[in-house]
Amino acid sequence: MKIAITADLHLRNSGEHPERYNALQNIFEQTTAESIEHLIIAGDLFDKDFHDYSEFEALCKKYSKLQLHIIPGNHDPNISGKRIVGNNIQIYTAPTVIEIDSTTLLFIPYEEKVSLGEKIAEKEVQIVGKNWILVAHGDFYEGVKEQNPQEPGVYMPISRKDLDRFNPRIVLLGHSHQPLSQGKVHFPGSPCGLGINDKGKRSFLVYDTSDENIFPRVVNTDILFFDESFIIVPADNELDFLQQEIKKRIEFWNIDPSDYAKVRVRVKAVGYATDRGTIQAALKQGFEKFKYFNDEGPMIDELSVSLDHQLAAIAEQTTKLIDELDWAFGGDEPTKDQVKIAALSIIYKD
Ligand SMILES: [Mn+2]
Repeated sequence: MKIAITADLHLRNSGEHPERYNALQNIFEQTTAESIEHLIIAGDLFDKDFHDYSEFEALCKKYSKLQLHIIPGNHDPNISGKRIVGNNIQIYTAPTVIEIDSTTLLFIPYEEKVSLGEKIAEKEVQIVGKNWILVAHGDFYEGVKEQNPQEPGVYMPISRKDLDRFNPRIVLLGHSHQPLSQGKVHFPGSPCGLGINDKGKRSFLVYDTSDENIFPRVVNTDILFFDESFIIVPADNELDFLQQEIKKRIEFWNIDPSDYAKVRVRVKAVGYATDRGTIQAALKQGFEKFKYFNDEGPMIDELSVSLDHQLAAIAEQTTKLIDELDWAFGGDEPTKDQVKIAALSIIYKD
């Protein structure tokens, strides 16, 4: 049997954000086409301070064979079966163990100021010794440090220790809008980008109870956000370099030209150039097939001009050395681009 998982839709009125309902509908369509009968929504189905559930109820009615298993997240902590009604809608407002086709699932709704471990412990007798699946909404300690830059702080965390103690087969978490799979812990991420931080193609997950595999499925979204930043170092070939880099970035998006109209891109040049105008023109031309996020256009306010050849030579060598450095950039360390920008600001004495 297959179970689909999504989270963090942050629904508001469809007039305001039709793309979020369309993403959910696309998940309903894909799961129905695959004869999947259960969809888990692991929190933040609705956005903060939003209480109009009628459009969601109407959509669920249209897919009556799909059973929805929903937990509240930190944005919608008060949703319940009293507020949201439908034959195929189940909202777990307290830690609940259920069996679907002999698979044991523990649903834990989001709660402030407690850890997931404390809540799992309350249900330990019902899951001990079982091959069970945890569904919750919060942070994973061993995950990427700042998974959700919009929501700093710690949200109902689960730690490696909790995983060792309670030993779930698989952990399905909402909260991080970025998809992440790390060992047995899986965040499906938002199935529709909510803003410029939710980049690229979005997906939901499908878990197969027969072989215990979990795989993403791409959601056909109305909008695709991308955020591209280019570090410029003054050089005779700065323009060539930028043009090639733009091509690479767009290729890396891995999207079909028929989806180009969905793109909302942020484009930024930082560092030092011999000619800011040329750089701006190259960015414009390189991304001419795409719409900009908030119509903002290419940004060059963090790009300065330097005509000093000696500094340019030092900058070129330094960035090359950083490129070749055998170092675990990212995660708990600064990214490669952050290191380059810091180096440039030392060279150019900002
Ligand atoms: Mn959340």
